[in-house]
Amino acid sequence: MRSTLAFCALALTAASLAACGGGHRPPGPGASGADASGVCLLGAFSRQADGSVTRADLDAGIKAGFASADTNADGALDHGETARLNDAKTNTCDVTPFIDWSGTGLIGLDNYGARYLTAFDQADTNEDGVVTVVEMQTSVRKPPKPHREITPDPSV
Ligand SMILES: [Ca+2]
Ligand SMILES: [Ca+2]
Repeated sequence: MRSTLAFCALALTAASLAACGGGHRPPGPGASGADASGVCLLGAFSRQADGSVTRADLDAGIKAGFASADTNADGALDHGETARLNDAKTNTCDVTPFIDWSGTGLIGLDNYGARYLTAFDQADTNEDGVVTVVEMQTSVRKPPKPHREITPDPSV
């Protein structure tokens, strides 16, 4: 009984830590450099039993993450929303802040999703539209592909 309670407490703690980590899993043991960034940026988007990430998983996750950060639902992240998003990255594996590269004071969905789309394209070495765990762990930087748009959501 005591060991069951201890296990449950440990499981709840692990689940809480995962939920508080901004949706990003820490890199696995021995992960470093490029492989750490692949797992860090893409792993949390997986909806597959084997941990792989499909392009549909990624698009849905980007849209959900952006919608969650866009607290006033105006379709853009203002300075305050961006600051909260970046603060939430503290103590996660993804320490690269979101930056308003447009200089408009706002971050749109394309800018928000660009880092994830780039990581996906770089990791999908066989270009089959699915990034496996192995591809995430072995992804290396390669020249970026031409800009790709996020598939519009017909329900919006
Ligand atoms: Ca907003
Ligand atoms: Ca692949």
